Amino acid sequence: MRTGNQVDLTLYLVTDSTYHTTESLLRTVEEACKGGVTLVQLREKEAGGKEYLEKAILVKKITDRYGVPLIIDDRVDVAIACDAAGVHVGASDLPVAVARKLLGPEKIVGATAKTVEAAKKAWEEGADYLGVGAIYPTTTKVITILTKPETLKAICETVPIPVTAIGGLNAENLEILRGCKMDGVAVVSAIMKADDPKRAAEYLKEKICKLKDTE
Ligand code: TZP
Ligand code: MG
Repeated sequence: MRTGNQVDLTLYLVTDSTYHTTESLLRTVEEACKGGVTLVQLREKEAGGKEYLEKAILVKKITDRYGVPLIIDDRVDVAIACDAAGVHVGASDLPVAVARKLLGPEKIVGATAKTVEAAKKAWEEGADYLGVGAIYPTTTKVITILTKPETLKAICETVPIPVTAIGGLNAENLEILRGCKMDGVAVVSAIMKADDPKRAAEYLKEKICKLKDTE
C-alpha cells in the first residue's frame, strides 16, 4: 500500500474570498506565507472554472515564490490547468480514486474524512492526507455535526497518512487537540480575517509546534 506523497500539514491555510477582493486575497496569502504557513488551499465556492483558474494562477505565483505547495479545493481540472501541487476533495466532489487517476501518482490528493471508515477508504483510494472536522462550530462552512476529538484521534491512529484538524480553530483554542496525534491544523478565519495575517500565522505555528512538542 502506498504511503503517499510527502506533505507538511503543520499550518494549512485555507482561503475564503467572500470577504476579500482578489488584491486583498493575494496580499493575505503572501503575508501568511511570510508567517510560515506550510500549505495553502485555494477554496473558491462561488467562482466558475475561468475565474477559479485565473485566481489559482495568481495565487500560485505567490506560493511558488515562498516554496509553499498550492492545493485546489474541489476542482481537479483547475488543479491540472494551473499545475498546482494537488487537489482537496470532499464527499460531493470527484472520488479520491478518480482524482488520483486524473492527477497521477506525483500530485497531492487530500480528502475530507469525518469517520474512521471514510478515512480508511480515502487512504485506500490513494489520498495523501486527510482533513478532519469541523472540530468547533464555524461561520465559514455549514456544519451539521461536529467531529469529536476522539474521532480525530482514532483516525490518526488508524491511517498512516498525515491528518489535519479543521473547523473553528485558532491560536487560543488548540488545547482540545492535545493527544489527538494530528500532524497539524488548518484554518480559514484565524488567518484570512486577521488584521496582521503574517503575525497570526507565526503565532499559530508557534502554538501548534508547542502543542505537538509537548504531547
Ligand atoms: N471544513 C470543515 S470546517 C471548514 C472546512 C473548510 C471551515 C473552517 O473554517 P474556519 O474559519 O477556520 O473555522
Ligand atoms: Mg469539496
